[in-house]
Amino acid sequence: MKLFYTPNSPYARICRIVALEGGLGDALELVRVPLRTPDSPSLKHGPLGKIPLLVDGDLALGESRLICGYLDQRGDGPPSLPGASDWQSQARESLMSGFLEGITNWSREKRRDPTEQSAFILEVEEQRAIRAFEFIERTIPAPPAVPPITYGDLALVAALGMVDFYELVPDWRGAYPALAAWLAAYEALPSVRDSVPTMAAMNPLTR
Ligand SMILES: N[C@@H](CCC(=O)N[C@@H](CS)C(=O)NCC(=O)O)C(=O)O
Repeated sequence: MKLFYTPNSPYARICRIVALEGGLGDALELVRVPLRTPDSPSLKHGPLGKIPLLVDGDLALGESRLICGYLDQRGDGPPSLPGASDWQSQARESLMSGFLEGITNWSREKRRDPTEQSAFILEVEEQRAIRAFEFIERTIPAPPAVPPITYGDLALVAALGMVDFYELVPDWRGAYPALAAWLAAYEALPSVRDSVPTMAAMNPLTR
């Protein structure tokens, strides 16, 4: 199995953590690709040029959530996705993945040339993020002794990784201490620690 990815992609990060925690580290070959360029190797497997993209034989599977479901079936960890009729878990997952999507939009806008940035988008995403931070701070559980490897939890981990990397919300740990303590439990895992976004891995072609 191959996973086409970029090191700083939060969506690929979720898949990489699920794979590692499910014991699939050796079975999954990571293939780093450039984005938004016509010579990306991922385009041999599909027209979209988006990552993460999992390729296994003649299967080319996009969308991080579907990829996690596929990895769940092959790995030896508990499922990262909730049962189809577990609506409370699905709702929690939808909150975290919506938070991640907003943070991704915000960081993408901030990475554009300042003369091209939309003040409106920046404000909308900042307000969405602050509302989400306040809600999550009120509802986050106590730091888990054994952090559950679920898509929803990892979407929150990945979103906070983006907040830190792009310095979107200065001193959020001081403002939201329960969330900071929850994240620290995940940051103790090597799969989480080793996949944080870094300056060295910036992809100049991804905006
Ligand atoms: N909904 C998708 C989002 C994936 C996504 O937005 N990937 C970004 C990188 S983080 C991408 O491929 N960008 C390149 C492009 O849009 O051309 C998922 O969950 O996998």
